[in-house]
Amino acid sequence: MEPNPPVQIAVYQVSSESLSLRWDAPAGEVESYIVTCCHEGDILRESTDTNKLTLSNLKPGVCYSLLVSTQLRNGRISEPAVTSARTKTHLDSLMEDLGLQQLYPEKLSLSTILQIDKKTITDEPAKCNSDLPWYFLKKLMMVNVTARNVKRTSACESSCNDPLLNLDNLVKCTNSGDTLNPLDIITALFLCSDGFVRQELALKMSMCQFSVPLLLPNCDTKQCTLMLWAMRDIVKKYRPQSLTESKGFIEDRIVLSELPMISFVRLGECSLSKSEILNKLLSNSQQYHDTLVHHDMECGDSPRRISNGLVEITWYLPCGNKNMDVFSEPVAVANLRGDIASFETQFSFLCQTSAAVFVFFDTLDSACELLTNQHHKAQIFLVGNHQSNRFGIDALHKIATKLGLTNSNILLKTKQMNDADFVKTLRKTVSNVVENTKMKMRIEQMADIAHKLGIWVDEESSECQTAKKNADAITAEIQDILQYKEAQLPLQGQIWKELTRLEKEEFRLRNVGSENIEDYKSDLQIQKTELRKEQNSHDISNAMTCFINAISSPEMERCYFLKWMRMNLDNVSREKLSDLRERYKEKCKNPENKEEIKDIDRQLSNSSLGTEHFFREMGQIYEASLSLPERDPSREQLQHLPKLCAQLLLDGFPLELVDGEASNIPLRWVSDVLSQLNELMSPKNKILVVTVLGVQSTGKSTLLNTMFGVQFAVSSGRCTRGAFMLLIRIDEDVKKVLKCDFMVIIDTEGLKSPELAQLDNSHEHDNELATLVVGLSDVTIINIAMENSTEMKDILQIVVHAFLRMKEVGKKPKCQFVHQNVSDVSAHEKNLRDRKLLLQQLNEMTQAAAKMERKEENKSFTDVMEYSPDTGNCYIPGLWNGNPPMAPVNAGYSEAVYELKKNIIQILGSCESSANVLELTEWMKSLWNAVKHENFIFSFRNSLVADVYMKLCTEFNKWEWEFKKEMYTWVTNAETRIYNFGTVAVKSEISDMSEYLTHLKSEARTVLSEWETKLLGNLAQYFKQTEGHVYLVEGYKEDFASSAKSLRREMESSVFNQLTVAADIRKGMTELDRIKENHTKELEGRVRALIERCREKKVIMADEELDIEFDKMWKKTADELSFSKQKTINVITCVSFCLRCNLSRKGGHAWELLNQKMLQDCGLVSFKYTADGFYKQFKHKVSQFFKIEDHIMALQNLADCIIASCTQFMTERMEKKTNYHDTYIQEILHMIDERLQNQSVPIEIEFEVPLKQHICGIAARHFQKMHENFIHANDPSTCLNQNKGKFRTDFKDVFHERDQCQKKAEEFTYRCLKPAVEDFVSRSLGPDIIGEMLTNQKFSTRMFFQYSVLLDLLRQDDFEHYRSYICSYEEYVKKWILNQIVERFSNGSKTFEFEGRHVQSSIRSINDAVNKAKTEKSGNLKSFVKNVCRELGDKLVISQDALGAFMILNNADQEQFAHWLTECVKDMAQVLQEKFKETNIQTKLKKLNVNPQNELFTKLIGCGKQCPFCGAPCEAGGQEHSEHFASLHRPQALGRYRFSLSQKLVTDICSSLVITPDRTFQCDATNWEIHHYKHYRDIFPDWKIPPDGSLQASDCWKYVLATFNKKFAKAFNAKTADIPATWKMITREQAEESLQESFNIK
Ligand SMILES: Nc1nc2c(ncn2[C@@H]2O[C@H](COP(=O)(O)OP(=O)(O)OP(=O)(O)O)[C@@H](O)[C@H]2O)c(=O)[nH]1
Ligand SMILES: [Mg+2]
Ligand SMILES: [Zn+2]
Ligand SMILES: [Zn+2]
Repeated sequence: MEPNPPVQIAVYQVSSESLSLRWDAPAGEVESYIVTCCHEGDILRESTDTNKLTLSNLKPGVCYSLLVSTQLRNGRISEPAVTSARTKTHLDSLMEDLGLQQLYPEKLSLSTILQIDKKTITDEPAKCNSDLPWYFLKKLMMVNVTARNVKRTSACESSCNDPLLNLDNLVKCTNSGDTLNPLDIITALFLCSDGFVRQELALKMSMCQFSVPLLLPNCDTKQCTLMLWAMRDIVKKYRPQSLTESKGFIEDRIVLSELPMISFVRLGECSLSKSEILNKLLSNSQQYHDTLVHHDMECGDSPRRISNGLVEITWYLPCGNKNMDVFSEPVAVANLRGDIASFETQFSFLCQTSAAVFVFFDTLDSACELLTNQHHKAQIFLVGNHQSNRFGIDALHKIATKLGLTNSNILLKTKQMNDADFVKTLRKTVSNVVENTKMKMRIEQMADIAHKLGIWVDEESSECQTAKKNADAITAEIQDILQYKEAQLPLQGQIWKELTRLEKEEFRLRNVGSENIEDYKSDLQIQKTELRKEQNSHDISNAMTCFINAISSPEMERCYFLKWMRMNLDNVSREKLSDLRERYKEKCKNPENKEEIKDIDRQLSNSSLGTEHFFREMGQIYEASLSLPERDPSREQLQHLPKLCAQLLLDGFPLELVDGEASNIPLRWVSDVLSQLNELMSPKNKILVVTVLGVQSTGKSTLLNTMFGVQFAVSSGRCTRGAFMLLIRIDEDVKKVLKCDFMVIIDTEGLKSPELAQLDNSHEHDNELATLVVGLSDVTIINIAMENSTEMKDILQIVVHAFLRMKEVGKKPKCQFVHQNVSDVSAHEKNLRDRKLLLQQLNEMTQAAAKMERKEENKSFTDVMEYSPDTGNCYIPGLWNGNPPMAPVNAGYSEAVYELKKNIIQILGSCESSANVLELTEWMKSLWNAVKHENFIFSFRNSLVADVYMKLCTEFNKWEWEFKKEMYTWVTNAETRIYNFGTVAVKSEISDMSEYLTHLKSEARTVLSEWETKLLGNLAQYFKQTEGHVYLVEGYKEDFASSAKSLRREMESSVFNQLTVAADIRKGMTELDRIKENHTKELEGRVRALIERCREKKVIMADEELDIEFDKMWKKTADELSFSKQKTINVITCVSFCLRCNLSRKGGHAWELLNQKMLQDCGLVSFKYTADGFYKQFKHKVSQFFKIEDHIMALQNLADCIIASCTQFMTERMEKKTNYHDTYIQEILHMIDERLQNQSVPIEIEFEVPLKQHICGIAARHFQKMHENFIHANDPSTCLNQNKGKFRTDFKDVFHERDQCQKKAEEFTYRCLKPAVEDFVSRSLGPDIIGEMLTNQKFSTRMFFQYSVLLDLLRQDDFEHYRSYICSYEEYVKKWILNQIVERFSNGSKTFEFEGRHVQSSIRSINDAVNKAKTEKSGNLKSFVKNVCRELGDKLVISQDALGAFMILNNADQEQFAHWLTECVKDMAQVLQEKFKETNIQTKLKKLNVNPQNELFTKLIGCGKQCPFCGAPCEAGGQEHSEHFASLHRPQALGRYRFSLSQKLVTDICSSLVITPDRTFQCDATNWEIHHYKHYRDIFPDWKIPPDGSLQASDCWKYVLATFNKKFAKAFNAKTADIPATWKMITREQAEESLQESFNIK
C-alpha cells in the first residue's frame, strides 16, 4: 500500500547555517524518513528514523525548500510533505544575539539612548549578550575609554573561582565560543542607529580616541556606506609644526580638514597583528593607547561575524611639541578589517583616497591581480613578516616589480627586529609620505569617489539634503556676523536690551528722583509700548522666515536642519571665535589689562552666532506680536511658535531660559513655550530639575554632557551665555524611584571672578542668574575647579546668598559640590581638612548673606540648607588622560562623573515631591520678577506658595469651624442644663449651683483640650503629607499652631463667660421660682377648697356663678399672699464700676477725665471727637505734611464704627430679654479695647476715655431698661395673674369633672413644649447658617473673601459703594455679609430644611421621653410630666411658669394624656413648620443666639489689622500670624492723602513706595521723624508689603481712582489727583483680571 507522508512538518530552529525541523508520524508503520533540502540545484538529502532532523552546513540567508517523505520497510517512499525555510543571515543572527533585531535598520534614536532607565542607576554587569550593546552605549555616552571592554559575566568565571584544582575546566573555559567581538557590536550599533545617534557615537568614540567607522559594511547586502554625516560633529584642535612658534592652533571640523590619509589593509592571512602595530604606531612613547580594537584586547580575539569589511578611521594630531609628537603634521589613518580579497570595493576606495596604502601580507601569489588592477592614486607599501613560514620572497619580488616598487616601499619584519624597531621603521615611512604627499583630501570630498564605486553616503536621504539646502540658504548670506545680526535678527539687539533696562527700572525705580512715582512708572510703561511698537515695525527678516519655515518641517527634516544650522554657524564663527576665546582665556589668567578683556568679551559676543540667536529672535517676534490687537493677522500667524518650540524641547533640543547678553528672560515667550510643553506632556508632566553653577570655563557644560550624554555648547573661553534648559526622559521603570516623568537640566553661564565682574558690572547679572537657577532647581551642582579655589569664595558668596533667599521663600534645593581636577585616589580623605574649611567658609558667608538680607537668625550653612560635608562633596579627576589633542578622556573622570550621576539621581529620588511643568513656569516667573526687584526676600511673591497657603487656610478654617460649631452645641446644651437646674427637669446629683458651674467648667475644659489637641494633630498631619508642596508653607506652621492655641483660649473664655452668665441668671431665678411655686401651691389648695365648697352646696352652679366664686377667691388670695417686691438694681452703678476697673491701669489722667463727667450724662448726644488732647500732645512736632483734619476724620470714623458695633451688641442682648449681667458691659469694654489696639497708631487717652464713657452711658441706660423689664416680667404677681384665666377654666373643668386629657395635652404642648422647641431651633440655627455659608468659596479664606467683596464692588461700579467700602469698611463688609446670607437663604428652603431637622429631632426626643416616662408607671400625672421634663432636660428649656400653671388641678389620666400628647406634638410640628415657612430670613436672623453675620465677620476679618499706609485689611490666615499682609494695596488718595500745598490727592501706592530708594514718610509710629519707606519694616516689623510683582496688581484701585477722581476729591474735600496716563487706559475688565491675579484666583 501507498505510505502516507508525515504530517505537520515544522521548522523549529533557524540559524545562519542550520535548520531544524520536526514532524508528526503519519498513520501506519514507518521505517525511516527522508529529508531533502534544496536551493537552486544544490540538493542535500538525509535520512533519519526519528521524527526530527537538523540540517547543517547550509548557506546563510538562503531560502531552502524542504521535503520530507516516509519510507516503509519495504523501501516504498511516500509523496513528500513540503515546506520551506530561510536560514538566517549572519547579520540577522548577530542582531538576534544582541537583541537588536527590532532596531535594525536605523531605528535607534537619541531619545532612547538619553533616557534615564534602570541601567543608568544600577551597576549590574552585563549578564547576557543582549545587554552588551546597552552596556557599551552607556559607557560610551559617558565617554568612558573602557567602553569597548564588553564581556558578559559567564558561567565560566564562576568555575575559574573554583577553589579546587580542575584543569579540565580551566582549559575548556578560556574562551567559550559565544563571546562577541567588540567590532561586531560597534558595527551592529551603527547599523541600527539613525543619523543622530551615529553622530553621537562617532563623537564620543573620537573623544575616547577610538577609531570610528569610515566605511560601514553590511554583510547581508554587501553594500557599504561612507560615514560622512556621522563624523560631521567631530571638531579637532591641534598645532602643526608651522604654528609651534606662534602658539597658534587650528580648530576644524574633521570632515572638512584637508588631510593626507594613510590606509592599512591586509591581504590573505597575515601573522602580523595590523591593528596592534597601528596602535603602537599612533601611541607616543609615554603612553600606549588602544585606538583600534585588536586581538589581545578583551574579546578582541572572538571571531568577527559582521564587521569584516569595516574601514575605520582615526587621526593623529600633533600638539606642536617636537619631542612628543609622533608625526609633526596631522594625518588620518584608515584601517580595513578583513581581507582585501573579499572587500575589493573598500580597497579600491582606499586606493583612490589615500596618500598611501600599506598592504600587510604573509603570502602574495594569488593576489597579484588585485593589487595591480587598481587605478592607484595612492602609493603602495608592502608589509610582510619575514618570520612567517609561509613568506615567499619570490612572489614578493614578482609583484613588487610589477607594481614598480622600490625598496623603500617594502617593509619586512625580520628576525633581528622586535616590535618596537619595526614600528619605528613604519613610522618613518609614514612620516615620509605625510611630509611629501600632495594627496590630501577632505572626507567630504571622498563622497564623490564613493559614489563612483557604488558606495552609499549616509547623508543622501532627502530629509538630510533638503535640510542642508535650507540651512545653507540661510548661512550662505552671512558675511560679517555683527552686520548680519543687525540686519536679520534686529529685534534682539539694542531694542531688547533697552526693553530689559526699562523692565528692570520699572521694578527698581532707581532713577525716579523726585518725580511722581506712578507717573514715572506710567512713563516707563509707555516707553516699553513704544519699543514693542518699534519691534513690530520690522518685517520678519528673510533669514527668520526661512528659519521658521524650516523648523516647521516634519520631525526628521527639522532635526537635520537644526544640526546643519548648528554646524554651519559654528563653521562660520569658529575661525574668529576660537581665536578670541583663546585670547580671552589667556587674558583672564592675569586680568591686568581690563579694557582689553572687556573689548575681547564684547567681540566674543558680537561674533558669536548660533541657533540660540535665531530662537531668541523668534521669542522676541512672538513677544512683540502680543502687544498687537488680539485679532491682528500678524499676531495670529505667530501663535503656533511656542508649540513648535515645546515640541523641540521634547525632542531634546535646549531652550534658552535666560538671554545672557541682555540678561533677561523673555517671560511671556518662555512661559508660553513651557505651558505648551505642559500640554504636550500631560498628564506625564512631573519634572525634577538639576542645575549647574560655577566659575566660567571650569567644565560645567562638559560635566553635564558627560553625565547625561547631551550636547551643551562646550569650548574654552566664554561659551555658555545665559541659561539653557533641556529635557531628559525618564523611563517607566525609574519613574517609580524618581517620581517624575522628565528631568530638566539647566546649564548656566559661568560666573565671573570678581576682577572680571568689575569690568562690566556683571556681578548683578551673576547674582540674578544664580538666584534664578538655584530657585528653579531641586539639585544644584556647584562646580569648583581646584586651581581657582580662591575665586571660588566669591562665587560661593553669590550661591549662598541664592540659597538663603530660597530658604526664605520656602524652597529647599539640595546642593552637591563637585571638585574638579582632583585626581588623587585618596582625595576624599585628604580633603577632609579642605571640606572643613569649605564648610567654615560657607558658614561665614551665610552669616554675611544673612546680614545683608536682614535674616540674621541664619548662622550656619546648614541652617540654610541640608548639606552634609561627607556626602555633599564629590571629587573628579582631570578630564584628559595625557596631553590633548591626542589624549583620550580619562577613565577616572568618566567613572567619577558616573558616581556623581548616580548620587544625583539618588538625591532626586529623595525629593519630597516633584513639580509639574506649570509649577516650574510659575516659579520661574515669580523668581524672575523677584530677582528684578533687588530686594529679593521681601519682594518674593509666588502664586504657588500663595496657592498652598490658601489651601492651608481653607483647611484650617474648616477645622476651626468644626471646633467652634462643636463648642456652640456644647454651650447650648450646657446652658440648657443650667436653666433647668433646680427644676423638675434636672438630672444632676449636684444641688449647689456654684458647684455645678465648676463641674461644667471642668467638663468644658476637657472638651476644649481635646479639640486643641485635635487641631494641632490635624496641622501636624497636614504638614506630613507629601502631595501638594506643603513644604512651601512650612514656615507658617508655627503661626497656625499658635492660632490654634489662641483659638482655644478665646473659646475657653467665651464659654466660661456664657456659663457664668447663665448660672448667675439662673441663681437669681431660684428664689423667684421658689416663691412662685409656693404661690402656685397655695392657689391650688385654695382652688381645691373652693371646689369642695361648691360641691358641698349640692347645687348645680352655672358657669357665671363659678366665675364669680373664682374671682372672689382669687382676689382674696392675691391680697393675702405677700408679694415681696423684686428689687431692681442700679445698673448705672454697676457699669460705672466696670468702667473704672477697665481704666484703672491707664493712669491719673484717665481718672481725671473720667471724673469730669457723670455716666448718666454720657451718651446722650452723638459722639464728637475733638482733637484737643491731640493738639496738646503734638503741638511742637506736627509737621506741615500732616493734616489734622485727616486725623480727626479717621478717629471720628473709628469711633462711629466702634459705637455701631457696640450698639449692635446691646441690641442683640436686649433681644434675649434676660437679666442684666456685668459680663455684658465687660464684653463691650473688651470689644472697644480690641479695636483700639488694632490701630496702627497708639490712641490717645483723650479719645479713649470719652468714647468709653459715651458707649457705657448708652449701655447703662439700655441695660437698666432691660433689667427692669426682666424684673417686671418675672414678678410673681404678674406671673400669677397671667395664668388667671387658665386657673379659672381648670377650676371649672375639675368642678364639672370634665375629661381634661386632650385639653391638658394641648396645653402642655403649646404652652410648655412649643416655646422650648422654638428656642432650641433658634439656638441651633445660627451655626447651621454659618456652616452653610462657609461651604461657599467666597467665605473659604480671607483672601478669597476680600477678592469676592472687591469683585462685587467692581461689578457694581458705584461710587457710593466704593466710598463706603473705603471709609466705613467694617459697616460695609458686615452689610455685604448680611446680604450674602439673605441672598443665600432668601428662598427659604435651606433654612427650612435646617429648622425641620431640629424640629424633628426635638419631636423625637419628646416622643422618646414620653415613652420612657410611660414605662415608669408613676400613676400620677404630675410625676409623669416631671419624668418627661427630666428626660428633655438636656435639650429643651421648659418655662417654669408655664409648667407650674399646667401642673395644678390636673386630674387627667396618664395613659390618655400620653396618647393625646403624642398627637398634639405631631400637630405642633406641623404648626411650627408652617410658622417657619412664613417667617422671612431677616426676622429669623434677629432671633438667633449665634449671630451668623458677626461670626462670619470676625472669621473673615481676621486679625483686623490694616496696612499702616493705605488701610488695606490684613488677609493672613489664623489669628496669631507673625506677619500681616494684604494682596492689594491702594493709592494713597483713597486714604485721603493729599499734597499739603496743592491739596491734590496723592496717587502713590505703598507697594511701589517700599522699593523706592529715597521716598519717606512720617507718622505717629515714627514719632513724626522722617523715615524711608524702603525700611518700613523697622517701624512696622510685622507687616509684609511685597512690591507689586506683576506691576498690575493695583489696577483695580487705579481704575477706581481714575474713574471717580472728581467724586473722591469732593468727598475728601481735596483737589483731584493727577492721574498717570496709563491708569486712564485701564478698563473695568482689566481691573477685574488684575484682581484675579492679585489674589491668585484661577
Ligand atoms: N584640562 C581640563 N580641561 C577641561 C576639564 N573639564 C573641561 N575642560 C575643558 O575646558 C573647556 C571648557 O569647558 P566647558 O565645559 O565649556 O566649561 P564651562 O564651565 O561650561 O564654560 P562656560 O560655560 O563658558 O562658563 C573645554 O574645552 C573642556 O574640554 C578638565 O577637567 N581638565
Ligand atoms: Mg558652559
Ligand atoms: Zn498698603
Ligand atoms: Zn494680620
